[in-house]
Amino acid sequence: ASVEQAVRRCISEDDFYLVFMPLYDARRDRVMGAEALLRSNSESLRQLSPEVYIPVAEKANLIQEIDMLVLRKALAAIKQHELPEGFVLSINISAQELLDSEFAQRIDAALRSAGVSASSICLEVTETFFVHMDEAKVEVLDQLRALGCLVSLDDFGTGYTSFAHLQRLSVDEIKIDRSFVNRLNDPKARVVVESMVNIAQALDYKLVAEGVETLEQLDYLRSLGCHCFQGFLFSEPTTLKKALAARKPAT
Ligand code: G
Ligand code: G
Ligand code: MN
Ligand code: NA
Repeated sequence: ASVEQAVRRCISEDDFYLVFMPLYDARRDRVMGAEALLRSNSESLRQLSPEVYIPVAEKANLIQEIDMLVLRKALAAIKQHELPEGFVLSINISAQELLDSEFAQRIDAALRSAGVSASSICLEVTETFFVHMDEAKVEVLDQLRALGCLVSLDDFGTGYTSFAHLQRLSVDEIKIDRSFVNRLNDPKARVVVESMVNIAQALDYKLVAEGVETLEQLDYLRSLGCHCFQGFLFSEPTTLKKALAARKPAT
């Protein structure tokens, strides 16, 4: 069967589920958030990354359904767990959604129906979204933030965010892409990451480093002034319960 058919079946048979990666706050030495990632139980999608089937879903006009089921499952997970005060759950949304002027209303309706506060969720938008930056997209981001949701710019540094965009962007958080973090042995990569940290600080964005796999990477990023981390050093994608219990490994 085609990937598109498999996605359709997975939606109708409720075969999608979420796994979670903890976000570790080094200053408090505790998990203060998590990122939800989509997975499938179905025979045909189980082996595939969302990186493969999300673009197929976008082309087939199925992405709205997927994003909404992800949101519903994420909100249910928030209700089912005892979360620390200030805990935020991050959800990936397709860049395509931000072309829809009713997107924020749908998020608002889902939050109300679940009885979850908007400040409990963060919506991650990937940088490719800004290939063509236009007012309509900025407007949707502003609406989401007006609801009280946080907005994060994912995969930062890999794509299209120019300095011009950065200064007028409506986001709360920037996530340094893991391709930079795993090249920190390279002095040039270090300079680039250092300047990302400086820009984030100067523009007052919260900064998360992704793909942290070693204590060396963690310590170096901390020395630059980055305090929030995600990566296999803490946990692979797992249940929210296990993600909440993740700790920094001992040296
Ligand atoms: O862990 P992983 O292989 O799940 O993620 C691969 C890519 O798929 C990442 O770029 C991630 O942002 C994206 N992705 C993961 N889960 C979701 C989701 O629920 N919705 C969307 N739109 N993208 C997702
Ligand atoms: O693009 P986005 O940041 O949403 O992608 C999330 C993807 O990154 C998931 O596929 C997740 O499994 C992967 N990921 C997260 N942390 C690490 C890490 O430390 N190492 C590697 N190799 N992949 C990671
Ligand atoms: Mn992400
Ligand atoms: Na990323």
